[in-house]
Amino acid sequence: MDDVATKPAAPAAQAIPQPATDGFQLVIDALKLNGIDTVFGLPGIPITDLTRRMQKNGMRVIAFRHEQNAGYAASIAGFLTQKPGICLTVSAPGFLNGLTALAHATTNCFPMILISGSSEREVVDLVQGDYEEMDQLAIAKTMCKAAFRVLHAEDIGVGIARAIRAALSGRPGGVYLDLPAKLFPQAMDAQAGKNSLIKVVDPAPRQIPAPEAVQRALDLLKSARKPLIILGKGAAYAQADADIRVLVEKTGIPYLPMSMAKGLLPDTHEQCASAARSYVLPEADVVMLIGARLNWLLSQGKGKTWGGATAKTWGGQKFVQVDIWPQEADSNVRIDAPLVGDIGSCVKALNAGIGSGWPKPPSAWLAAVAERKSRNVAKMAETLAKNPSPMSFQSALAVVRDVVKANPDAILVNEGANALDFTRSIVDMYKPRKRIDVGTWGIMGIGMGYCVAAAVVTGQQVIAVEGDSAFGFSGMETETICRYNLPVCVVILNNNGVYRGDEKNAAGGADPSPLVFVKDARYEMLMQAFGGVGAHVKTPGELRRAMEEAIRSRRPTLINAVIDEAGGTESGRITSLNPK
Ligand code: ADP
Ligand code: TPW
Repeated sequence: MDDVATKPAAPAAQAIPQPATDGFQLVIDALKLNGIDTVFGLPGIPITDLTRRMQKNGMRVIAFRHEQNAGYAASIAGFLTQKPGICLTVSAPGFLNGLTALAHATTNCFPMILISGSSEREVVDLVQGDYEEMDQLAIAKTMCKAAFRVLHAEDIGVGIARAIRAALSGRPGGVYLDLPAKLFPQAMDAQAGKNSLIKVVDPAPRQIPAPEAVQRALDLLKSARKPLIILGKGAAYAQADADIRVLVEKTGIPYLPMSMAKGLLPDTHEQCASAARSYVLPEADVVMLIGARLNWLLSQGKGKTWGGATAKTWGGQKFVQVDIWPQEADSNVRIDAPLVGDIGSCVKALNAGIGSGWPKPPSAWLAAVAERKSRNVAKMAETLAKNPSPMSFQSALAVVRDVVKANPDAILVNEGANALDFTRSIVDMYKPRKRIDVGTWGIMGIGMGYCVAAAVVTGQQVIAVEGDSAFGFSGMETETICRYNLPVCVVILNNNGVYRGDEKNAAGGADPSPLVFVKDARYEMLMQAFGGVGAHVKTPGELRRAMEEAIRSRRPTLINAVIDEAGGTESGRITSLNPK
């Protein structure tokens, strides 16, 4: 008998189970493939497991107490790193809480992606009343640069690639990515899943300006009798610091940094005209805007309040505008020489056209600017030298100014009205992207979210100068700061209210004025409640000691600095915008 024939037949080849992946994993892999290793968010249905698995996969998940603060953190992480900041939220209310920050990112031209879990389309579209049901995609579309939804695991790679490219390319902005709950557990073959992912190539391509546009800009600049350069936060974002410095120094033109462009060149630079702002703005004849829009912050280029209530009407200037968005030019006044391209490429092209024979601006103009500057600096020095009791905004900020000078790598977060305006004008910045603040909207609430993100993505010491009202919008994140043990020193300039603390109920009733808070509130105890350091200070000396100790120890610290409650003015420097 044939041995072989009597052997039982070999079993039919069995299907070897292929290793599988799922939607959770593909989202994580797609983000990591694109160099995104940190997310800011708040867990809950349907993204709780996503946050756990992100952490398991080596991502940093910074969990907040409110999504709006996580969103602001993501937005400023985008500004600081040129990578889209990610905010992760639950559906409906969590999504809506994050949406303010997404709109803020878009308005400020910061790259950010809001990723929200959502209910299933078929339920939402029939309005069948799901848990936290909402047509999130439709709502988000109106608030951001682009919005996408992914329904199938094999499309996650495309969805994330599109979101990244939309956030970073051209004018950066906010992007919404809708991920319905059922997407996460969808399984697929691991290799096919891997193949479906996209590593985005060159997400923010250089945009080279046209040579004739460069020449037009140079010709106009050369013709100027009173030229001025305005650097905006687009210039800070672009990270073209060395080329911008060459442009400023080679031309010898006085420059003004917008708030978040402070420090792009040190504020102490001899060409910095900040201290003569209300003189140079209406007086200049040719203004070159680099990454700054002619919006309300520049009185639309034609307003009467340009540079403050006492400034002259401005108009008749000629403009060069360097911007990546072709439609920005002429948005308010005629732009005589639009220069469209990325700031790095545009500034390089300008520098190439500025030879050694480039004429310095007329000396009469430089002398007039210098004279105004030294007059205003002397006036400010007089104010800063005073030591009133209770402290004034100025006497407290003289201390912050010294501490920032001694710690130029620290990042300064700033919000409030008077607390904002005084800090901007008193505290010099020495390095690029070290000042982050209320931005284009003049928004309150960015404070603690910005502190967390700045500490997490840069590892640097963070100093926040906060109005007491401003702080209240995000104050609960002191717990987040303590939980992650971040080197954040919050200084509250506490004047007991919005703008000031001495207002009375206009009707004389028992309710307090809508503009005042509990007097002598002990905000420092909030930080102490979570294990951080609190200090209650009433003099510049005490403030200095507390700030220096915070920086030495790198411990989460909140300094409640008591300020004269009659010290502020309504809306700070923009009082005139209040309708009367
Ligand atoms: P600021 O508030 O400081 O005046 P804005 O936010 O008004 O600044 O303006 C920033 C501008 O910078 C926007 O118009 C934006 O399109 C532009 N921008 C941002 N990034 C770049 C870049 N890399 N290259 C060129 N322009 C940029
Ligand atoms: C989201 C309106 C502008 S400034 C401000 C408010 C409420 C607070 C000013 O008081 P604060 O500072 O912070 O104590 P100070 O130094 O002047 O006393 N809601 C949002 N954004 C804005 N801008 C407001 C309200 C506002």
